[in-house]
Amino acid sequence: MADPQTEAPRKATMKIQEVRTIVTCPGRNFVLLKIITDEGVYGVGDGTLNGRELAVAKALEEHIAPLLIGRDPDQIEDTWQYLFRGTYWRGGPVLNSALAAVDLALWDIKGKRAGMPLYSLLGGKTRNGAVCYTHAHGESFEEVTDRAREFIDRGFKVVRCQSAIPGIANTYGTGKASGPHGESLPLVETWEPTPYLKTVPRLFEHLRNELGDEVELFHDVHERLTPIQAAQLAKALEPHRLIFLEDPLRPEHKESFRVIRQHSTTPIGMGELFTNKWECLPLITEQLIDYIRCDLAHIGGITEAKKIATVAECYHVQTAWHGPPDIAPITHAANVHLDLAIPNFGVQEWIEHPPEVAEVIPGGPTFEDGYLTVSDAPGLGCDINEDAAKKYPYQRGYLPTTRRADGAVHDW
Ligand code: EZ4
Ligand code: CO
Repeated sequence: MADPQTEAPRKATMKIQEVRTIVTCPGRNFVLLKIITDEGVYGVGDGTLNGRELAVAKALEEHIAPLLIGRDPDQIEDTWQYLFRGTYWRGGPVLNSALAAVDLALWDIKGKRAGMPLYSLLGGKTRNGAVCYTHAHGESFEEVTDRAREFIDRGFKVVRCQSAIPGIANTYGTGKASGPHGESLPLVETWEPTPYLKTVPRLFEHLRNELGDEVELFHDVHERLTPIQAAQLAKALEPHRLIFLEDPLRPEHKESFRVIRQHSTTPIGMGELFTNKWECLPLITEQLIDYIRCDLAHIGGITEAKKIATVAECYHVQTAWHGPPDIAPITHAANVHLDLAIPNFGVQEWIEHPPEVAEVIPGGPTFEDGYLTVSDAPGLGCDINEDAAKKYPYQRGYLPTTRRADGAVHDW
């Protein structure tokens, strides 16, 4: 334990000597962390927060790194509590992404010291691979179907499907999303619920007719509906047997999910905008969702995720950790280590990064026949090539924003 007065380690075993924040843009921005110990062992972490990357980087460099120097890297829980509660203010997405970067790097160090992959430290494998899904999107139903078919041919057993909405410019999930913009302002998307609620059930009717019954399909609402609209959609989608309907409502008002449950048996997934376990709690304990899908990079890492998974297990809720391309392969690896170890894993989101990402961050999960696995290397199995990272400097980028047809701001 740390000394109560000074926070210095009582018995110096191994100490954190250097904390290095690395911001790089191999196609998209990543905020990476390297925690280096006095014995030369180091761990790697990821705290990428899409569109607000430098806020996390500054928090790590200016506020968090000085607190870590000299600490014992072995005491992950103590360090987690010290950083989370030590701010007094708690953390939202910025601070909890920074905390995630630290947490992942410390688990990586622990694994390397133990000579064990993270899944072993978490209790060992309960499965051989993590079934995963990717995104099929397009302007037309045919285009979405063709993309989905390509993924099914590659072995995917689960596919997320998003199509453009007739009469609406720039719909979420149809491929025009984020990425570095240089100096330009965010892309503006449009949102109108009526055409959306008409189109999505038709899309899934089309997909089931074309793709058959075997593949698991689902759709990401991206928190844009009102409770009763979400209930209507969930009910209308019942004949098409979605594995779950993703993130139907804004994250702020958890009671809203009861409205969906009162009307539909379509399973519900929620969580990529949550930043801590308490936000997940009412949805899990009241059994208002079927899949909890937090982002390890935004909730403070593995330490928080394994607690959420354990509570979820008690209430028949499975995990579907967020796995978008905007988090680094280090977080994807952490997802899969946890997926392999916990009993209530459900499905894992995974988007293939372009090759320059693996050049900077080698060692992410590997895909085979619909399943993800990780290497047996100690720790997370990932590394950061700092020379390669320097070739890809940060470029400012924003997520799109959304407005209604009358010009009013809406959730993206
Ligand atoms: O839009 O991570 O389920 N996946 C998603 C993502 C999010 C991005 C935002 O940065 O909703 O694609
Ligand atoms: Co989503």
